[in-house]
Amino acid sequence: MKKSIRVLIARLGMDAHWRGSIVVARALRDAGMEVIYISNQMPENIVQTALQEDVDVVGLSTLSGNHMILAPEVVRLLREKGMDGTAVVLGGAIPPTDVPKLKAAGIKEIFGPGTSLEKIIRVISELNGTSSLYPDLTSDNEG
Ligand code: B12
Repeated sequence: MKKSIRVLIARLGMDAHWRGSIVVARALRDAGMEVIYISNQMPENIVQTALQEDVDVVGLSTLSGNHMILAPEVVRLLREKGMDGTAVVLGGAIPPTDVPKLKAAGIKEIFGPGTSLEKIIRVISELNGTSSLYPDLTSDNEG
């Protein structure tokens, strides 16, 4: 049996928008993932915790416009620590023009406002090759 996915969820920098990160953290936990929620943190602390907790995925949340500086920094620091296998995903208010730049910087997936929780669970499961653990979530159920 495959081990459950370990996901670290953090709000980037001083972002005050907590609702999305909490909703997503609960949904991932309810889907069987191990979720570590650390609220507001800077990239250095996020990567330090990712290392200590040996997570598979780092989920970042921000709606306050700090994503172009802080999200790529998380990827850079993870790589510096040798955590190349740890996927970084980002959720929040991300202008579409920033999406290609963030993906080029190593962010695996970006989830904007209104993304269904089913889609978030499915994509994170697939990032880890464990989608078979969640057979009821394989359809694209965008709402
Ligand atoms: C509520 C709210 C606030 C509250 C936040 C309290 C709270 N409840 O969290 C308060 C009043 C504090 C606030 C403050 C500010 N806000 Co405000 N706020 C909102 C509002 C109305 C709703 C946000 C919300 O709760 N949505 C519900 C949740 C469930 O949705 P969500 O967060 O988007 O999450 C979804 C996805 O984004 C994604 N997701 C989010 N996080 C994560 C994490 C992971 C790991 C994954 C996988 C997915 C994911 O999945 C979720 C489910 O679909 C939005 C407008 C809007 N309709 O979005 C503006 C909005 C986000 N705020 C905005 C702004 C500008 C601000 C302020 C800068 C205003 C100011 N000048 O002070 C400050 C920010 C200060 C700071 N330091 O961060 C702008 C952002 C503009 C931008 N960046 O492009 C918005 C879009 C309003 C607007 N139209 O201008 N805000």
